[in-house]
Amino acid sequence: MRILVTGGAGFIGSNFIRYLLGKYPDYEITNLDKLTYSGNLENLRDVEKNPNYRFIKGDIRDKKVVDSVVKERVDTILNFAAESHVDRSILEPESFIRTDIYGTYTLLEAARRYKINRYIQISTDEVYGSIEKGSFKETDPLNPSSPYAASKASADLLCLSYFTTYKLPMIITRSSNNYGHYQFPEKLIPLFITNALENKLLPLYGDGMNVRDWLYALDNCRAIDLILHKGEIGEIYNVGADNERTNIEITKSVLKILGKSEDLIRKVKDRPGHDRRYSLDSSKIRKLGWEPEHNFEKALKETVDWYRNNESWWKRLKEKAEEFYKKQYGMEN
Ligand code: NAD
Ligand code: TDX
Repeated sequence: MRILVTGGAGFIGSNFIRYLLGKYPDYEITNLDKLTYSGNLENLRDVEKNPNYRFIKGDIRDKKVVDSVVKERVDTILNFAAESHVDRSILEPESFIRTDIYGTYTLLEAARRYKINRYIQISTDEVYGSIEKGSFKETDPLNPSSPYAASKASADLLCLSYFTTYKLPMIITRSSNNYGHYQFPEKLIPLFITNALENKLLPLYGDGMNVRDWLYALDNCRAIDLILHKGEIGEIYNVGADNERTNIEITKSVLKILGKSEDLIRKVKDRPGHDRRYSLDSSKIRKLGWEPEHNFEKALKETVDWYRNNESWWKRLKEKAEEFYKKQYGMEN
């Protein structure tokens, strides 16, 4: 396969590229990434010399760049590229609309023009909105709460329309919250690990009782791999770990692993439009033969250890994020 991965310098994309290069030595992978604040070539240092890997710095909204890459040597596209942080979308929605919607459109057009074999859209559980009880199925209506979730939902609808109208061979994956190596230290788990390591306060939104379903990034990579090879075109696949935790539980687990005091927890103003609970019914992908392999307690500890041992990786990124925190909290974090 000759694969274009967009957003491959980000958290899940970089884990996915490493996973693919390890599992399929004959696949050719092109990574197209704009290198926004969350894109980081250090995430792929260990594979950058692999002859089957190449990096191109570029924007998925740039038709010229996208066309030239797809035309030249690509038969499969996996679109990970996105603005991905809910709090940033609340402060400044514009880049989310531009990248997550228009960027997806640009890729779909190239996929159509150059008749690619598979287009995989990496979407999210957030498109369904919040659910008090039970779990969302792929057929449930979309009810996004944040500009981020709405931009991802819009992109999903565009993808589905390209399947219906142009028979574009596309598949959508909607996963729950990922955690693992190389996650930008602005999302709950890496932010709280790194703040605790620096003895900084952990800003817990609202009452801390919001629920997320935590999926180890490598388990998501295995799911995407399965969907790429065995998924049915035109279909949507939920990918959840059935591993629901409240934010306060996550926070206490992180502090316990690090041997830090719960006094570091600071309850702060709630996120506007904060979804109470995400929950996915993943029976469809489970029927295809996937289930998560990583035990949460073990993988969380392993993730904490990774951040503890890779301070040079995240320190610089936290400095980059200061500007955002000043806007969010009106002060240094
Ligand atoms: P991330 O923010 O770590 O990475 C996003 C990458 O996209 C970065 O490398 C960035 O430079 C690149 N990018 C942004 N705008 C671009 C543009 N216009 N052109 C080219 N590249 C651009 O995000 P992530 O957590 O790795 O998420 C990857 C995908 O998975 C996203 O589509 C996200 O919506 C989805 N997702 C994430 C999670 C999660 O928990 N992290 C859960 C479900 C779905
Ligand atoms: O400082 C914080 N304090 C806090 O209480 C942060 C950053 C988060 N939270 C809460 C908000 C959420 O209830 O923790 C929970 C998780 O927050 P995030 O890590 O920001 O993730 P979430 O909003 O759930 O969205 C994530 O999952 C779906 C990813 O960021 C998305 O990219 C993905 O699509």
